[in-house]
Formats: sequence, structure tokens, C-alpha cells
Amino acid sequence: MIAFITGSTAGIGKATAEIFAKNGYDIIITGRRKERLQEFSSELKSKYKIDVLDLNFDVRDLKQVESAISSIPENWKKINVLVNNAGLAVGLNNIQEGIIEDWERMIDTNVKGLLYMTRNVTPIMISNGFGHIVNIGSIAGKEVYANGNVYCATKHAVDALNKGMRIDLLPHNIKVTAINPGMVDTEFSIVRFKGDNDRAKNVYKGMQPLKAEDIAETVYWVATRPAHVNINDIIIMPSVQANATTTIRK
Ligand code: NDP
Ligand code: 8X3
Repeated sequence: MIAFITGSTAGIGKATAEIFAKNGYDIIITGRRKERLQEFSSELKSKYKIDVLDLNFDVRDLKQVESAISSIPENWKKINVLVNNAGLAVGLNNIQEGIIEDWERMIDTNVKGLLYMTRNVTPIMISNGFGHIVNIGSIAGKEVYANGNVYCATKHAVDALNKGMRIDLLPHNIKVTAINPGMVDTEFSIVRFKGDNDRAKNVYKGMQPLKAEDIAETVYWVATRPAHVNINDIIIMPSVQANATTTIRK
């Protein structure tokens, strides 16, 4: 069994790669930070005695995506699960003061990157006659909150693409699932606030957020349902978070 997880150098993607590896899957991991990727690859191999293929590329760059996917050796092409996880929020500004470069990073990664990956991996799954795509959306793809404008728009796009993919891939025996988390303590907020660790820590102050492992377990669970069962869509929140904006804090 083979699981292909984008954005596996940190957070949800890393935890997801680990749970599949622990359960005996061979793993394709990706990310831009080459050193981290290679270290993680060696760690997975020695800890779980599985095979790992690490592909170092930027999901925003179509040429890099095409070349990475076409470099996949024949014996790695029986991909059971693709987890479209690589993504980010950059900034938290109102629309009138939005930073265009931040908008473009989010749109290029969360929407175009996910599309480039899907467009390049689905033909392989179609020729295999099976597959499962798990898209990591967000509560931001179900609701909109103040200053979340463009990040929320990209995750609403993921929500729509998830539904569209499921229809188009239905005749090809490819399942499609979205997992939409609330707050998860990863590098997400550090990236959103451009390295401002104090501001990032404040996001989770006085509350217990989800852990990357909570989402990884959910990904693994949806991917291991019987052949006749598909989980279309999951919203998963910390117990102290009711929706995008309502959280109980101590
Ligand atoms: P992290 O910042 O911890 O991890 C993000 C991962 O995505 C890293 O491995 C990073 O790798 C990769 N990535 C980012 N940009 C690119 C790119 N251009 N090309 C390739 N890889 C990229 O964040 P999370 O684990 O929290 O985020 C994972 C997903 O979960 C995202 O889609 C996010 O929107 C979503 N999500 C997160 C929530 C949260 O509260 N944390 C809640 C809901 C959804 P590298 O930098 O090495 O390229
Ligand atoms: C991440 C969750 O609420 O910070 O997608 O947008 S939130």
C-alpha cells in the first residue's frame, strides 16, 4: 500500500505520513525544505522498516510538480491514497489593506497547488483503477471570519473542488474526502504571522487546540474504510471550539 502526502515536512502532513508508515504503508513525502524532508525520510525508514520516496518541490510551480510526478518510478505508481495537505495562511488583514503577495501565496498554494497535484496524480490512479484523494480543507472553507477573507476563499475553493472531484472521479473508482479542521497546533500560525512566535502562541492561549496527530488519525481512518464506504466530508474541532470564532478560553 502506498500513501502520498504533500507538505510532509511539518504539522498535519508529517503526522499523517507517520501514521501511514506505522501501519506498514510505503510513503511518498514532499515539501520545499529539502533537509527536513531527507531527515524525515531516513527516520521513517529506520523506525518503521518501510520504503520512502521523498520528492522535494514547490506545489505552486507546475513544472516542478510535473517533473516530480513524472519521476515517480513504476514500482511506486500503485498509489492508494493522495493527501492534498500542503497549504498555508499568510497574514490576517482586512480586505482593504490586504497584501497582494500574501493573497497570491495562498491562492497559488492552497488552490492552484492542490489542482496541479490532483491533475498530475489522477491519471495514474485512473490507470490503476483505484485511488483515494483526501483534501485537507478547513473550518475556514465552511465559514468566513474577520480578516480571514482570502484564506477563507481558498479553503471554500477546496470545499468546492472536493465536491467536484468526487463527481468527476466517481466512474474511476476513486474516492474523494475532505477533512476540515478547526484550530490545530502546528507551524500554521507561525507561518500566518510570518515568524512572529509570540503572536502565533497567542492563537492557542488558554485553550487546548487539536494536535496534528488528531487529524492524522482521522485521515488514516477515512482511508481505511471498507471499499464500499466513502466518507465525503468531516469537520473536526477542538472540544472548546464551537465554530470558527467561538472558543472557550481559561
Ligand atoms: P504547517 O505549516 O505545520 O505545515 C504545512 C506544510 O505544507 C509543510 O510541510 C510545508 O512544507 C508545506 N507547504 C507549504 N507551502 C508549500 C509549497 N508551496 N509547496 C510544497 N509544500 C508546501 O501547517 P499545517 O500542518 O497546520 O497545515 C497543513 C494543512 O492543514 C494546510 O492546508 C492548512 O491550511 C490546513 N489546516 C490547518 C489548520 C491549523 O489550524 N493548523 C486548520 C485547518 C486546516 P515546506 O515549508 O517544507 O514546503
Ligand atoms: C485553519 C483554521 O480557523 O485558523 O484553517 O482558519 S483557522
